[in-house]
Amino acid sequence: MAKSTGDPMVQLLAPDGSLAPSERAEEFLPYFEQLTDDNIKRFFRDMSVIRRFDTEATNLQRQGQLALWIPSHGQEGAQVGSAHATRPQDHIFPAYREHAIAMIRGVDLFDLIRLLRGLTHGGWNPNDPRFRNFHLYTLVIGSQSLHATGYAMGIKFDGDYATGNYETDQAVIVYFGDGASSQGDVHEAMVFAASQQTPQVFFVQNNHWAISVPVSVQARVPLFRRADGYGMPGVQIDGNDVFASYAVTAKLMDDARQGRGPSMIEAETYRIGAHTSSDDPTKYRDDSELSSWIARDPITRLEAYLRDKGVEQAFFDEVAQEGADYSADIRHRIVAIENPDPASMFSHVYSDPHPLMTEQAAWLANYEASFGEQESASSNAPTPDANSVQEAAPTAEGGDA
Ligand SMILES: Cc1ncc(C[n+]2csc(CCOP(=O)(O)OP(=O)(O)O)c2C)c(N)n1
Ligand SMILES: [Mg+2]
Repeated sequence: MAKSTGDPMVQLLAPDGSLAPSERAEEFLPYFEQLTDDNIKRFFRDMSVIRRFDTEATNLQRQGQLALWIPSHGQEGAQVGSAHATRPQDHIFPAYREHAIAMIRGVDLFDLIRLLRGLTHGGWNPNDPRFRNFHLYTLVIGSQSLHATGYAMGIKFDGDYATGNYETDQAVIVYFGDGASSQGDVHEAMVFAASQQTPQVFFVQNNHWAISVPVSVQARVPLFRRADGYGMPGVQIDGNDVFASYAVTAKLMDDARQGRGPSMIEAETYRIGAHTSSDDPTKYRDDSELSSWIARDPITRLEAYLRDKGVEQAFFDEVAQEGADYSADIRHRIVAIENPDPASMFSHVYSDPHPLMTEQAAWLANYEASFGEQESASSNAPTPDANSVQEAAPTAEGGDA
């Protein structure tokens, strides 16, 4: 039975792990009710494995193995729920913190490691069917919202939605942060999406900080209310509630696929760790804020829910082991990693051969060769011609896009 609070937030799973749908959750409950016990266990598994991976990557950065790490700790509920609400044919445009979504779409997390080690400009090829339309990480804040809207306009013009075919109708989801919501790109993307009625969802992970700037400086109203101004539905969810994230995203992506236009989700969550490994959050936020969000942790609450349902300790042990194995695998692979051919940095800069790239690649090859035979293998890289510059990149992991 819904609480009559007038609260706009959609929440199904309370911080104590009890199922207590808020008033606004009613409309989305049918999507939650479709979930099987195995689906819910899978949510728990994905959130737990990605958190373990995130800790491992943070440690690897501290040990000098990565140039930078971008922690996702705390945001697993928003990411895992919404990612599972997408369909294989949908297109996903991430920012740079969406590690759980990458994993769920089939990206090898080691490709994120290679990216943050500085070995690739992209990491994977979004056209490779194994990665199910998970586009590249985008560090230019908010720019992916324009890429997403452009893609969604293409879907519309090609008629690849609203045909009634559940298997092929497409929609787009784009992820960005509370800080990005102040960028011009995001506003332009929303204006075009609303005026063109594109099949897409704007998913804002409001983790309350844009590096050291609090969300209160970005907006005088809750972010989801901005959707009104563009003429699209805006829904605020408890982003640490994986059920709310799943149910609301599933409904709004269905609406988009069926031709009912774009919408916006604001997921209230929190970045528990630093902005990146280069940041020290103790300089600008206090412990009481942090502990209030730790008490609303997305994994702890789902664990409480599952235990209450009678799920046994063996399951939790198995998941913990899986996270540990996953991380051990990453550690083993990073120490065995080899540097790429320097010529690969020119790959995929342009889709067709480009004379400037060819000239620069030739210069680099000559420079490398000038170190002589005794130097690294990379110094033996052949002088690339226009075609080899474009073809140099593909790797076993699917190519340096
Ligand atoms: C166009 C642009 N301006 C500034 C930056 C520097 N910058 C990197 S992350 C960041 C804050 C982004 O905050 P938010 O959108 O809330 O995402 P979060 O990092 O919290 O996930 C800024 C300003 C950038 N990368 N791109
Ligand atoms: Mg933020």
